Amino acid sequence: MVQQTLVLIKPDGLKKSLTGNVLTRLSETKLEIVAARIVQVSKKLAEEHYAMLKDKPFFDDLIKYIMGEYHKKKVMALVYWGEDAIAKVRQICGATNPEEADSVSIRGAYGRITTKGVYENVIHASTNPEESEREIKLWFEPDEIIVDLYPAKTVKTTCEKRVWA
Ligand code: IDP
Ligand code: MG
Repeated sequence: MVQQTLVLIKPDGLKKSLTGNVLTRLSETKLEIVAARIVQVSKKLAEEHYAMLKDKPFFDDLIKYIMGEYHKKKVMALVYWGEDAIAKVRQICGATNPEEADSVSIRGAYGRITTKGVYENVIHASTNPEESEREIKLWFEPDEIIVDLYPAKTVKTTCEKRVWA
């Protein structure tokens, strides 16, 4: 089944100059990148992205981590698209706990657990189609993705926006 999945290269990945390595590993999947952006993650976006984990004891540290408070304030967000995209990307990512992740996986090779207990595991990838839809819609607007993944509509807005001076 053709699917789409959200990938985030987390702030530790960017700080450690792992972007190239991670993208190279992901290219093994032969999936297509259909959207990409560099994002400074707001508290609102961080909390919405990890809303399902809000009752976990590590939630506050996780929000700080994804906002870049321990590394660099940036994340690279991508959408990968193609046959079985979700499972293929998760397979290369490896297990959530970097100590338990297969050593040839991205998390096994590059992740660590800090003395504070934060799982700095370099990469996020959606786990199922419902999650990928929710996450892609959170991180991207329809026109930032080069294929039509979900129904979209045109609305008239009166919002102010910055344009080149
Ligand atoms: P996933 O990223 O493999 O899908 P989730 O359970 O969705 O795993 O957790 C989201 C993120 O929260 C993980 O990638 C990791 O950074 C962090 N995390 C998950 N479980 C723990 C934990 O037990 N301790 C510390 N951090 C955790
Ligand atoms: Mg998850």
